Amino acid sequence: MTPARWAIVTLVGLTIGCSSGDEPGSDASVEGIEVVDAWTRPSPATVTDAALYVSVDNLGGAADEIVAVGSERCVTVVPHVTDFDDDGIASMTAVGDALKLPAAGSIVMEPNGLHLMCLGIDAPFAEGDTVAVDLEFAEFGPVVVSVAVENR
Ligand SMILES: [Cu+2]
Repeated sequence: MTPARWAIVTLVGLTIGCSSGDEPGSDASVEGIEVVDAWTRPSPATVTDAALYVSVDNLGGAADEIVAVGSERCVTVVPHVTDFDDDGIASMTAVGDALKLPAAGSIVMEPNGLHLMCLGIDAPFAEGDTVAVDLEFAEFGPVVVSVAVENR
């Protein structure tokens, strides 16, 4: 939705990455959300759901949260966490709509952990594709993430 904003966010991320951190307060004036990784696996033809992994850093000094997620490729998208019982059996649980993003913190998504569950995909994800996923941050606003389909 706002590609121009993405360019700005990327530059902000680079600035922070190069800073030595010895300028007190300099980071507090910089605000932004940086997507550090966004990927999903190719989906078998018979599967209609897919786990998306979108990890973000909060470059700002104020907490934020993801309050809505969606994609045109999915009927619905639900934040899930994978847990294992005492026998090592995996199960997935919905974690509600709000994903907290602490000030200067991160949301990390990965296999066997937090992920976005794309339910009812319109067609199998093929390696090399990208899947556009909409994230709505309470403070930062809407962000469109290009999720890469990779055979990791
Ligand atoms: Cu799931």
